[in-house]
Amino acid sequence: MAYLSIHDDGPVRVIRIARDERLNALNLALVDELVAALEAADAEPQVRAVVVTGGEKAFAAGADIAEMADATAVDMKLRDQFRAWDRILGVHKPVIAAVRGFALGGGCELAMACDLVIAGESAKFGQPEVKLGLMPGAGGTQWLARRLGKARALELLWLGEPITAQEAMALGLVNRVVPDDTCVAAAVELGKRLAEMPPVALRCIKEAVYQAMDTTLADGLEAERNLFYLLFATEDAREGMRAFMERRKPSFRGR
Ligand code: CO8
Repeated sequence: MAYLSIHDDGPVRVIRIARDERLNALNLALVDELVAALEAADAEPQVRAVVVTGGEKAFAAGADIAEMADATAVDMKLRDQFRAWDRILGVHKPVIAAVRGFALGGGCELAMACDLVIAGESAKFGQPEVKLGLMPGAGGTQWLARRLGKARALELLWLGEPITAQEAMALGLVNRVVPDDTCVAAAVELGKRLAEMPPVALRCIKEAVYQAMDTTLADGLEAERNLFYLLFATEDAREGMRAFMERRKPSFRGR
């Protein structure tokens, strides 16, 4: 792993992007490593949640501009970099971003592709691609339009100015703002709480919520209902309901 440092804190896998000298600019090799690390965490049963974080100054300052500066449209098309990127959304386990400093361009899109976001007070979120004569390519227009609505999305995308952690919180882009020095610990803590929950239920809930962003209400309700029925096939649902009746703490095994 050239660009990541990875460790486990109990059931939580912590993946830190560690290309600090370039403010964690996301080059192709780094994104490949990150996607592989996320998929590995998803496949290992003892891992129940994943935290993705960066450095103190930058979560990630965007795509690596040096890698794109001389590329033609055909180069970019052939690079097909979003094939790897799209696999981030295929991760089933909870993924929590712990963001300190700059989360710009692809870095902001990475945070938005995570399920939950804990922001340190220094976090700055933005899509500055317009200042390079570009626009977001890893989902920024779609996430922001869906989550903030047209007017606020366009202002952020057209002016390219970053917003603070508190502003991002007010817009619903982050779950909570904490002091920088507790940011990763807060994300791990949240991951540990999720680790106590029944994994199959978490997975089905994630699937239903993401489907809600992309479907009609009727189709979404139908999908939710089917996932709800499916959970009755799990041992964890038996255990959860029995533990309630027996007034004890449930122990979930992910089956
Ligand atoms: N790409 C390459 N290198 C970068 C990047 C970047 N995005 N950001 C910072 N660096 C490098 C700098 O070149 C500098 O290198 P060196 O020391 O060799 O000169 C080093 O990191 C430190 O950066 P600065 O000296 O600029 O630090 P400052 O504190 O002065 O400024 C900023 C910090 C404001 C964050 C500034 O670095 C900046 O504006 N960075 C670029 C931000 C940006 O425009 N991001 C959008 C990039 S385009 C994009 O993300 C498109 C997404 C498409 C999909 C991506 C999928 C991965």
